[in-house]
Amino acid sequence: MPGSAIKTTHLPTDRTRWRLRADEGRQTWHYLSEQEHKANPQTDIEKYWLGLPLDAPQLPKAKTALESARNGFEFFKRLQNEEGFWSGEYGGPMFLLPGLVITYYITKAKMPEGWGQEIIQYLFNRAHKDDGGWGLHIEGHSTVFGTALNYVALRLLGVDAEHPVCVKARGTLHKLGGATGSPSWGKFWMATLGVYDWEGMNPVPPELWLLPHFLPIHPARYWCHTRNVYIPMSYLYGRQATAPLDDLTRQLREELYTQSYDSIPWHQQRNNICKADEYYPHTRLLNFLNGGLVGIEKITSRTLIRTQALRAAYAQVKYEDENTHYLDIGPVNKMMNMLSVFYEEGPDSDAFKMHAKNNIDFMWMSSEGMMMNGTNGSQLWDTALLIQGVIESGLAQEKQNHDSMNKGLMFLDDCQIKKNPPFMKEGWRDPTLGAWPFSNKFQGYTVSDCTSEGLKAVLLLQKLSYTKERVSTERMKQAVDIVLAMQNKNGGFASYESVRGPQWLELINPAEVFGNIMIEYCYPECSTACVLGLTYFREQRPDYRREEIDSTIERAVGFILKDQRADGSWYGSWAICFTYATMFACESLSSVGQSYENSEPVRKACEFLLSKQRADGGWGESYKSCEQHRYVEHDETQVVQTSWALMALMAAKCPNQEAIRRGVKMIMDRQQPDGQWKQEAIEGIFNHSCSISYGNYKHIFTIWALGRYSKVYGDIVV
Ligand code: LAN
Repeated sequence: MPGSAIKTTHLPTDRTRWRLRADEGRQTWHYLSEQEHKANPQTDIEKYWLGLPLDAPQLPKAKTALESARNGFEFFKRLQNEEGFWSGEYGGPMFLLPGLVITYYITKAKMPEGWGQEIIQYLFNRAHKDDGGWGLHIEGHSTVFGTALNYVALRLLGVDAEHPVCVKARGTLHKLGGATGSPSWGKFWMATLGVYDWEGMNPVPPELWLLPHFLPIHPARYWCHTRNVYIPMSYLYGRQATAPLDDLTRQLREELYTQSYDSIPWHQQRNNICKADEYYPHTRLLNFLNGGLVGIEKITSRTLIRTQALRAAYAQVKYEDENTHYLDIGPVNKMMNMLSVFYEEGPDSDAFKMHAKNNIDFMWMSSEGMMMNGTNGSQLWDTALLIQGVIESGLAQEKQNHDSMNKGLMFLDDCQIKKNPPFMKEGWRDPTLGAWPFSNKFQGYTVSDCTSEGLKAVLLLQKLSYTKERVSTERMKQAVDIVLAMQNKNGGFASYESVRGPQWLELINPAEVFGNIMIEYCYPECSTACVLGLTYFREQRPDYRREEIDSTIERAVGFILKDQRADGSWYGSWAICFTYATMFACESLSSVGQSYENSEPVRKACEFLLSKQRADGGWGESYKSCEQHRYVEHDETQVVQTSWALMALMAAKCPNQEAIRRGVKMIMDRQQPDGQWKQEAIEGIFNHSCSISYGNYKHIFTIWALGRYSKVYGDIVV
């Protein structure tokens, strides 16, 4: 029986003892013993991410954009590892660590040394200075979801209820109305721990898995992230898996609420969602269906149907685990699957041990402590993008960069997925043979744009005079096959799969904190990557599936044109926001010969961007754009968004050279003497509401935009 909190102290670890291992695309942090650590000194990569001083030399001040890009890459090259890829922080969401901590607490799995201490540090550092709470993501205001769950995490890690951080957080939680107002995913985690009553949660019936596939409501039709969260959630809900109470959880029952636990009318809490948390309120249809489900639940949960449904849901847990080397599609289902395995197979099972072993892939050490990344890294994505920037700038031709590019190619070669998932049909997965993933081959999910960016980078790299062919034409054709198969009827490309379900499924989106998560959608970002991937491929291998490639490109460009908004911009779903997507759209249009001179849509896009340029020459957009679907200025200009805007304007052949020059100057002015750029506001977003860090973008897109400038205008003084 779980007895006491996870043993830990509140002090930070000795940060000089942390080492980052890179192994076949995995990136894992390890806390070394005194002796081990003395025997191998920390690398620049480790020092950089831990915020420790590294002695990168001062570089001669750049006068031209190319010099600035060169300095930028001189610095960033230090962060490339021997395996050829760049690792990086991928935090931002604040609802991931609690799942991990709760799962370790319930299962009594042993946390590796250093984790507990550093998770505490991270949560301490990320508690909002004003009210002591936490939000949905690091830049968001305090919510019940963030505050209740992270409070629970701290308490389970051994932080005393009277610790000032806990006192302050609890005050905010109570002001928000207490944990009864948590969104459903928070209700779920608290219920598994025994500090929230299952009766206060809307049903998540595993019976959905018994429905015939032709029904539009069948979960195989949902967006793969949503599907994979609701699989283990329905399993754990279906058996109402609850940890036995102990002293600590008894205390939590009293700390989390504004009234005594036993006096809470639980059945009235199902639809109690704090206003501060709500992004996508329940629809009336959802509330109506849930009302019915509560009645049905009372019956089904006692019948053989439930037994069968649990079996069906658990089978899906297993397929997902086996298909992804127990990494799973993301950190949310990773922890829920681990907890499901604990209940079904026990803590001594191989499956449970595999889960515990692989959690490390999600953990990231920073100067602020340890966080849980939004995926098991962004290795492929960052590396493929950076390489394209370095090649476009011409820096790849310079001798001092050959080694880096060769290593990059080695990684891309290794990272391509070389088989289909073992349980493809049973697990409702699409083929992966030939695809590139977002992180690494072990996680192994196809993503349309990652496949395309991987392919683009390989095609460009293998054209360089000094590289060897590593990825054969045959393997590139496999990647092309993957991409071609992912196009949707409207011509656009979605993220992991093509759209499988009807749009009205959004009416039953039960996750109050996210928008548009029930099905896949077509995105200008993903569509552009595919247009360009296919275009580059066609240039080098003009005979393969030529007609299909031609028409796919044409239809995808058609989608992009249709997706343009009246003000000339595009809404971005995966980074902030209009600036990001407008860059992609301009790249697509440029690749089919549309430019400022000959295309109205391109002209409008340029005018949109120019209208957002700020007095200092740069651009700065807030993540609130993504929430509100309208352009919201950030307080500060951002180098990353400035780079995107410049790349768009140059792709569009915008004639306003002076505007472009001013943007370039702004980026150069912010460059540090060692060539790097400092972290500014968060870059990424998902599901319209949650921001996520792309810590490498400040290096990648600056270098790329500066490089493009020197290509377009020559190596001139800026
Ligand atoms: C990502 C990260 C990468 C991103 C791009 C490749 C940039 C994009 O162009 C396509 C979509 C994709 C792959 C993507 C989808 C959603 C993810 C996986 C994330 C934003 C990272 C985290 C997020 C995931 C859903 C977070 C876990 C939360 C849940 C709601 C389950």
